[in-house]
Amino acid sequence: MAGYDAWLRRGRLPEAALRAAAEPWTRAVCAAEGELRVETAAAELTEALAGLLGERPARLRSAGDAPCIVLGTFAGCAEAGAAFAAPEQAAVGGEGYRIRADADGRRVVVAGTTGIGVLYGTYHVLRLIGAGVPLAGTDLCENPANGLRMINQWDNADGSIERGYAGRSIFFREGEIVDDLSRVRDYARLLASVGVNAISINNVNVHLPETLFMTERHLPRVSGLADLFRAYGIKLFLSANYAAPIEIGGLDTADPLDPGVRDWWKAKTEEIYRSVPDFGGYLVKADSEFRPGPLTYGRDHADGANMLAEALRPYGGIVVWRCFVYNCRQDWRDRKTDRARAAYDHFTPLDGRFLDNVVLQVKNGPMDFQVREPVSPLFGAMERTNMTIEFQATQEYTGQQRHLCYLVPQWKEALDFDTHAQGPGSTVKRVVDRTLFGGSHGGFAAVSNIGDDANWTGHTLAQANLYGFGRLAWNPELSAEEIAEEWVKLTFGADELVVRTVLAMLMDSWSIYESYTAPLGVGWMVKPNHHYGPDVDGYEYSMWGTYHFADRDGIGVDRTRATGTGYAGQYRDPNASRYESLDETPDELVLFFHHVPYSHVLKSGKTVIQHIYDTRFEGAERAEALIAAWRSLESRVDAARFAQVKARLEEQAAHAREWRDVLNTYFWRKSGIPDAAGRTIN
Ligand code: GCW
Repeated sequence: MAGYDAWLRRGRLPEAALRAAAEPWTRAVCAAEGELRVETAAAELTEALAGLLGERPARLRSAGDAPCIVLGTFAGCAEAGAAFAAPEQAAVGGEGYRIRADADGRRVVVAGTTGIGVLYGTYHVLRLIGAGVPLAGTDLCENPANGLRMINQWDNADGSIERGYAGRSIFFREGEIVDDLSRVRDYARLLASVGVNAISINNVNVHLPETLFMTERHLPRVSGLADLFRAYGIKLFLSANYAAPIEIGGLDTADPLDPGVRDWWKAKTEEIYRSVPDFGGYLVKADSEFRPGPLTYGRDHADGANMLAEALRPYGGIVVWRCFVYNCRQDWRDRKTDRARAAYDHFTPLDGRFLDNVVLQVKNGPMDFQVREPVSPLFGAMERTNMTIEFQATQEYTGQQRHLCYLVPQWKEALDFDTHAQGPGSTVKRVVDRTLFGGSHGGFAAVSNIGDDANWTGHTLAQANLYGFGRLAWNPELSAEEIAEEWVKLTFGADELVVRTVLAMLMDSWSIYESYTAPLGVGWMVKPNHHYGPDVDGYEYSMWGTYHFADRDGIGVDRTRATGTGYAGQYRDPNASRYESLDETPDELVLFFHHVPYSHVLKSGKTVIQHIYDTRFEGAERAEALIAAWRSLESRVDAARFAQVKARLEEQAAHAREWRDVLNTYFWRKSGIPDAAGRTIN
């Protein structure tokens, strides 16, 4: 199946040079201790080497003098213990590893404090081999920056996937967890190979069929899934329905302060742990988009989350509580209510009230995964609350995996944003890795972009987003470019032209997508419900709080304190005053923060209207140019993947023209201002 192996391709490395770089250590794999994850590591390495090098390595239980790769924990494997001095071992955390290869090609040792670390180290070795990096002399130590590196599936029990663009669920069919877990196992391999250590398997919108996953009818299979993921160091979570005590418990309330409700959750949680002893915990979307929650009972989010946290605490489980909370029944005539403000307004008053095993999951931006948004001000605003950042790998608003949009550069911008919460350098990545404020839990979550399409992600190049998410969660200091280059080499091989071309396509893709869709940070302009394709006023007169306010004179949302919704004031200075000021707001966010006339001159020197025209024309051309770039690789990429990507790029180019024309015509008709370059606008 074209693309199925993704970056774990197991076909024989075509390049003799790559094979040579791996010699001679790869003739044998030694793993002695029998620990679950070390065994996984040994099996992964053996299989991968057999495929890549065309020769199955021997499996040794004791290394002796043989050239080999030794896998083991410091305590459980004599060779691993002996290879590293005590301080070297002490530098390795629970999921970290060390890799040391001698210079003469006889021994590579991959060691960790735990089997999970050994597994991650093993995947690191495979990355090196796959990218043609010679192992000789390698000496490195890695620890993940973030504790929680989580994937959220939005899969429903019936097999559909909310906002899924790559087929049906690999987990569920017709209300049941699937029998054949081989596809799930391969997914676990992909996730573990980039360091993902947690997964919630069902959609955050939990309906009755998924609520039933926590009942005895489904728990045996949930337990089977957890067993599978455990072997790859991944903890299983369930998205919980806040109204479960009513829907499956027979109670007449879900009030978090009601003793009966509290007892119900304790008993339910105990039951789950009997089936899944290392159950991760609950992911909760409450009081959001018609989902039930504590507000119904006059309680707040802390009451709700803490009740679940108490039930999970005896077992070490956690509550991941989403902050995507806003009024989705807004009156579009009301210009004072601002959806962007909502998460901050709801949650900041609760700072310090959440139990230790609660972590708030905050979307990167204040709205909803648009191509361009500012960073959520919540990151800098709750010093006494655990927090993770939520990204959307599935491309709901970024082209639905029919358009190319490599999102790692966007994610990097969010992570590098300085909240100034404790002076300069208080970046978002330091909030979520918990080095800034302290706290017990933090990290990254991403909404998965996979389904049962043969290549997992629909668009083959969209695999880079899943890969990039894991790599970035492990180490947010990696650049978007480094990650992309790794991914291209592992996925397509080391051909220079392929690497350079695909790398450039990926690195340009976010900017290209932005340049023909909603301009200057204002967002939406998509067709309602499915969110694909241009419809400038699609959400303008709706209840969802997502407006651009374009009229004949101008466009944008005034979010200043002085004359607007006050949202800009949710940031700390200097961000608050920067966004308050039209002159200081960066061009790409001008319409997010300000309502301006079409004639307003941007820092770029162009007026807003001319920017809209120019970038839409250029955007469509740049989308077209992606096809030519890809075509240049025709003889260098296998036919199936070549054709698949080409078809998507062609659809993108046609669709980019549609975006260009709908937006340009809309703004020409609204404003009556002609294009300075005199191009045809209908
Ligand atoms: O953007 C919205 C999506 C919903 C999604 C929601 C959320 C799972 O359109 O489909 O629901 O975000 O993040 O909860």
